[in-house]
Amino acid sequence: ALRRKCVLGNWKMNGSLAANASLLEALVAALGKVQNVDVGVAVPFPYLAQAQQALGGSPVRWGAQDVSAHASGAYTGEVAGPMLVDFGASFVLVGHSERRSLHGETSDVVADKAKAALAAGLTPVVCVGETLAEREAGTTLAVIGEQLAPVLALGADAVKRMIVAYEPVWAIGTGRTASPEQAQEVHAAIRERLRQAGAGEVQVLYGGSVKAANAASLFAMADIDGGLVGGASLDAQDFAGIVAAAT
Ligand code: G2H
Repeated sequence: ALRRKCVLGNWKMNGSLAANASLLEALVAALGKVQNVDVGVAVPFPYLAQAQQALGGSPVRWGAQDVSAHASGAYTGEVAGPMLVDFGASFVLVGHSERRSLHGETSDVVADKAKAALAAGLTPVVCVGETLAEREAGTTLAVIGEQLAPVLALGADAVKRMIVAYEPVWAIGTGRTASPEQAQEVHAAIRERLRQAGAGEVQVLYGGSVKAANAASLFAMADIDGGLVGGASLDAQDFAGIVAAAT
């Protein structure tokens, strides 16, 4: 494929200054010379400065796990895109299933956040995925189409600057991974919608219990351009093993 592979870690709400110091140091040691693959970690907001200090000058990028739809103002507790950019962030997750399910984020809000991220100069990583009930009801592709629709409505110029992550909710943190064929089927459908929106070359990452042991077979699929990695991104060797599977 012509698309570059991309492997992003999602630390979720884990870490401490002390634990991050060792993890970041190990990441630089393991990935400091990585080439031909985009690599980054999405850290909790308070640790952006720590990530910037540790990863600056290395090929490993850093970003955040959420962003406000607003650029500034009376939005207590929110963090704006330009604030992330102040700390060198280059990307931000939007619409992770944990935000959708635990914080009631709708696909319209997710699209607003993607737009705000772009306005700040960040790459939005738009997360989509179906629940187990939706998969069993045969509505997977319809659900993902609905999640993508307001994002694609932002227009080709916007969508071309995004990354999409397909994360089946039933595979997140459960140890259950979609089979490469199951994932590819959805990735191909996402790719087709992106193509129709004029942005067919956007990277589409797979997420959901990605590990070094299953990464290579997932990344070998035609429309899987890398991974969004939760649990396994908290261990530098595991994460580096997944990056190696993408090179
Ligand atoms: C899905 C994924 C990372 P994990 O949430 O976004 O987490 O790899 O732990 O399933």
